[in-house]
Amino acid sequence: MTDVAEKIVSGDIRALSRAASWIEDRRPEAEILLRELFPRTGHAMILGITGPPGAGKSTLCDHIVRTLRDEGKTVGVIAVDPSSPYTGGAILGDRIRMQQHHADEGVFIRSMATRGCLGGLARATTEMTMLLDAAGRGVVIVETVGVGQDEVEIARLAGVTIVVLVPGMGDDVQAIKAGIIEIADVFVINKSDMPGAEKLERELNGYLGLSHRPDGWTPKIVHTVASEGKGIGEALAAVREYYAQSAAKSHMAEIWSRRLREMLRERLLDRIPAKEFSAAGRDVAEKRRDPYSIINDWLERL
Ligand SMILES: Nc1nc2c(ncn2[C@@H]2O[C@H](COP(=O)(O)OP(=O)(O)OP(=O)(O)O)[C@@H](O)[C@H]2O)c(=O)[nH]1
Ligand SMILES: [Mg+2]
Repeated sequence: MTDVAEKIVSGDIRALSRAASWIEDRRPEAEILLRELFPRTGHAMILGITGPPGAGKSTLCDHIVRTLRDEGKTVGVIAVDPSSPYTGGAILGDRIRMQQHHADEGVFIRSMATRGCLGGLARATTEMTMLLDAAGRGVVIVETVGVGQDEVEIARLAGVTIVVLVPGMGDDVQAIKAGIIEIADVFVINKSDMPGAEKLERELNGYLGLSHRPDGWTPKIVHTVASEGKGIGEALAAVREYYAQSAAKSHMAEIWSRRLREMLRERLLDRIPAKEFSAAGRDVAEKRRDPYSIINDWLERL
């Protein structure tokens, strides 16, 4: 192993930070390193936490981190903000909330915002989880803000996903985008100190009664008051119950088959310069060439 890889595997924080920056900056060193580290991955539990803005994801995450630290586990936290191309308030908030862990080397925190293209963010998030996994972090938490399709894509990268909902979000579960409901292995109804938590649970149960997952798992519903640290143990227990059974393994195969497709697509696209796409677009629009022959030419060249 190279020196950097060796250091990362042995838990060196500075080497880990440097490698994380390589991933964020899309440096070629990142790929070389991750290929080397790959055999060391596959041990961490990758836990996705997603849900609408302000649902209490970070507060919940913070308590889960504390519980895991009390158990003696090391943790990696990746806070992803696909909705904002800028370093927005959400990310700053996450940073501040997790500040209390800053002196603890057992908690490695990284915030990531989209840098232009979302595909790149999904890739960087995957790579970051691989890095933290290889570095021996027992649990890697990926917190994703929002409820859109983009967020769902990122949440799908996790081995087990918590969807955080809050009472009074809308009239019923239908108001929540279907995509986010479908990725939940565990539902956390946070802010259960507010009215409407029971109603939300009934609606969720109604929804779950109608839908059948291919893996046969029925998502658990857990009530929490994250701001008071209530229900954290139950949430973690539900996560572990899902993770312990075989469904999680086939889920990983599904994740990788999707990732491989995306990786291939990115690679192929990277090999055609953007200006060539523009020129070809003009050729087709102005009927100088048909699109099929352009694609065939590219495929032959690659
Ligand atoms: N009443 C109540 N408030 C809560 C609870 N959990 C979190 N909050 C508050 O809700 C607000 C948002 O919490 P966050 O943890 O930042 O929520 P988030 O989902 O991470 O927010 P974004 O990352 O911005 O999407 C904060 O003011 C919390 O103190 C809860 O169980 N009950
Ligand atoms: Mg947050």
